[in-house]
Amino acid sequence: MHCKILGIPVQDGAGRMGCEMGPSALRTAGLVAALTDLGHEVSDLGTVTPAPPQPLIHDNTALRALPEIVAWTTAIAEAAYMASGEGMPIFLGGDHSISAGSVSGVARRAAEMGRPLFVLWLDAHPDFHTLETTASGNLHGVSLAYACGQKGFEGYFPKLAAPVDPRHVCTFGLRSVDPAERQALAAAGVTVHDMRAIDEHGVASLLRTFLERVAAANGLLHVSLDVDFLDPSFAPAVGTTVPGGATFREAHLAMEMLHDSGLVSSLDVVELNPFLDERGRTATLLVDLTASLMGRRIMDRPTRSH
Ligand code: DIR
Ligand code: MN
Ligand code: MN
Ligand code: MN
Repeated sequence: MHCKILGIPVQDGAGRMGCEMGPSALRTAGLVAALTDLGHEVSDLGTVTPAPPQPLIHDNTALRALPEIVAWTTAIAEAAYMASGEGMPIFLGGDHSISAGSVSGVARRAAEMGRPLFVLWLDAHPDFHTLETTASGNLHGVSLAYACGQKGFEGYFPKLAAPVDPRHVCTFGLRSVDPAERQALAAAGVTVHDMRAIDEHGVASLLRTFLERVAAANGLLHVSLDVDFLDPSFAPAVGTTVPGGATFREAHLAMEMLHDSGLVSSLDVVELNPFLDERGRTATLLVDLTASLMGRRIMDRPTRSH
């Protein structure tokens, strides 16, 4: 596989500073070597730079850094579109607002290829707010809703070339959902596997069912990995820790199954805040999870796709 790494040092979408150091920490933790060791060709395409921000006024006075995030989204969507179509783009955040651009860019490419794009959103949060409903005003909480073509982004964020069908989205690991998001997820038909579902049914059964749907539709699959999907006891470097997250093995199992499926066409690694890390342990963990997604395994085993 040809891995194409893009650094996207956005921090204005999160509630606290530090995510701009995310791409540097992931590179320092050895991402390129981990992928090369697995036999992949790796191109580090460098750092995305934002378009110049334009003034924007919105009725929701809580919104923070709207012009800046819109300018980033424009640039990221173009970079994602250019990097996709062949090989495996890996988008290094940056906070989760980068996925407004990465998902919409790869969705545009998928539509041109005549393939449905599916999205697996590994996160404590669904990030399904609109510009109207976000109370924190932090725009890392709106990226999935935007990419799915939810209302209220028109005239602010770039027009979507190809909105993702919300019925092709699976949110996985949720344990902090705001009331407006709860309602919007249900109305849009997003698949929600919250931590309760993972506790009851396990990662393997829930993920296998989703992967079977992607395969049956001949879909492409974008995976968006928010650090806070993981339990903060071993992944502390994130500004929005929520207890009760995925365990070390649950996270690796998800990555190993994603690899075996052969369906993943692009990846976000987001919300790493190295300022909050403990001697690089979260950055190292994210490199190891990416390696599992790209084929590292404990033992060789007969591959069973689904
Ligand atoms: C919360 C937190 N739902 C908000 N969102 C986060 O601010 O809208 N997403 N942290 O990752
Ligand atoms: Mn998120
Ligand atoms: Mn989150
Ligand atoms: Mn369909």
